[in-house]
Amino acid sequence: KGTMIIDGRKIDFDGEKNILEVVRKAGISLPTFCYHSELSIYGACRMCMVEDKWGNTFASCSQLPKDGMEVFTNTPKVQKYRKNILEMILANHDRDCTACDRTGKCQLQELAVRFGIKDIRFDEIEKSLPIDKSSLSIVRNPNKCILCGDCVRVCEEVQGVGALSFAHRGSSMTVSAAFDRDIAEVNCINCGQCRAVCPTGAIIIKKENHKVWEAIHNKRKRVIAQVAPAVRVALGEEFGLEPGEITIGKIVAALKTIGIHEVYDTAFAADMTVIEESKEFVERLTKGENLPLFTSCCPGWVKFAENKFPDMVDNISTCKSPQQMFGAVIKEYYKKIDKEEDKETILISVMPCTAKKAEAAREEFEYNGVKDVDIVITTQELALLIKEAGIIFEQLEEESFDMPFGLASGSGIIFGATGGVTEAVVTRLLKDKPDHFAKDLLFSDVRGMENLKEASFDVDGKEVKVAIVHGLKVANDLINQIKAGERYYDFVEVMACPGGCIAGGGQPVPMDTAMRKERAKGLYKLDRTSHIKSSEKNPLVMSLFEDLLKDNHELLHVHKKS
Ligand code: HC0
Ligand code: SF4
Repeated sequence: KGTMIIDGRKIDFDGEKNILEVVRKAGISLPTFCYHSELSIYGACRMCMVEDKWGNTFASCSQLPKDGMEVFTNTPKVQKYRKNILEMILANHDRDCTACDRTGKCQLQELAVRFGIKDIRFDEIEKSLPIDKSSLSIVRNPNKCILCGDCVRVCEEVQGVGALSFAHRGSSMTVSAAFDRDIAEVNCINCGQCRAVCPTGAIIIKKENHKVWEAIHNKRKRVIAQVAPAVRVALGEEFGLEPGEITIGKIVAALKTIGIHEVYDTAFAADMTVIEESKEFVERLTKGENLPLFTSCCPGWVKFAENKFPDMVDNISTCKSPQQMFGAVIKEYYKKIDKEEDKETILISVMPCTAKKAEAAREEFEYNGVKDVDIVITTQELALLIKEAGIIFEQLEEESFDMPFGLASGSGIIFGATGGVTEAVVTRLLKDKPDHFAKDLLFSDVRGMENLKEASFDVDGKEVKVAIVHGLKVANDLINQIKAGERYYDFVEVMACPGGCIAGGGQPVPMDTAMRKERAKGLYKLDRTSHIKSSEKNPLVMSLFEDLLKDNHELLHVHKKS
């Protein structure tokens, strides 16, 4: 706590972690490549340099604020220093900006414009390092890497995976997967968080836009899309709207305009998941078997568990994720009709998540040569499709989902935020359904952005203990404590990305905690205004269970091929 003098103005600080945050509080946007408030401080890019009254310069991200301290952010010395750094980075950087995925949203490009860099005094160092396209989710181009280390730190510190590290020394330094292998050959779980923090085009989403167009242009295909909960509170950011603004009506309209025949809601399938998973949970509770039950809807988490905790895999719910449940159901629904009409149903998922691409490709999600889900595009790719098609998003007239798979309860929609699955399952199990005010109170411990949340509920006179984690490093530590008998839970929800799907690796970037909160708020608003409060009150889901799924329950569960 204290007061600093920033460029001659007094600025109070209280709990700010470093001088950089105090400078930002003063309304000055000091540039950085390697500073993220959620990650450890690396201090490598030196762009946030400031000068003190004695002429000393230092990186403001790496120093604690001190009472009475005076710093200057725009002296000739630091201005020159920043320009120099930018020129050196640019000399080392592949400059095919027009063809780059990040053009217009690249932090390096933005700063080059901001600092008026027109000519670069250093010779361009030609690099032709191989581009790694091995992953189903991301593409790594080390020629565009500026060595800020953000991807290395997020993968290690937030996800506890450590798939990336610095390799070699001096001017040959690069970021690579262990032993310079392809990323698909190491323990990467496809979460895309490295892509979400990368300031340039060095890590991008593996795009499947062209497959969408191919499907639409083929007259024999019945092209169907499902839209995940979290997409509707983030896509708007690509079109100048605020995080959390709900754009589902426009999303449906855009997909229809592009040429997709039917557009449905993944939250419908989330209602199915709630019903199946609650049933499984009650069975396990009764038998006292395989507890805690871990959720299965996050494919990054499932892969992480398979890699790190193979002995806990039986604790993961056997329910397919909503994305896969939806695919299995829609393919079954159209099986006969497709035959009669000589058509093939193609299902496109629109997801906030890069790991959903890898999930859809898993062999257990293919039955008799028919995949549950054919193409997975992320929120970012949807924005691109809309732009490619020339659609003026702002002018779109809102449309509603198609029926019968377009109606979801509020419970299905909040799946997209951390704590949402738990809230939906517990709501399903409670005999007396709480109204919105009671729900806010009852579930206050499961909402919010803390990495680990705990709560207990009275279900039929039995106390049920739940934990919710997001960020796999925290999940890793929690599981170790559960295994050591230090903690006990009946139900554990795990989402790989901090904040849940709303902060998935396929969402618009950059994102910070405030944006995550706004996106989550958007989903809770949809829950509040939904006519159907609890998954089993969704009449269309229930009629599906009585009809198509009556003798076909296995469609909703994972059957591993070993
Ligand atoms: Fe999610 Fe999902 S909620 S994982 O976060 O469970 O991606 O939004 O679609 O499948 O519904 C992502 C989001 C989904 C699935 C749902 C779940
Ligand atoms: Fe690490 Fe996730 Fe990136 Fe893979 S996708 S390298 S697990 S951050």
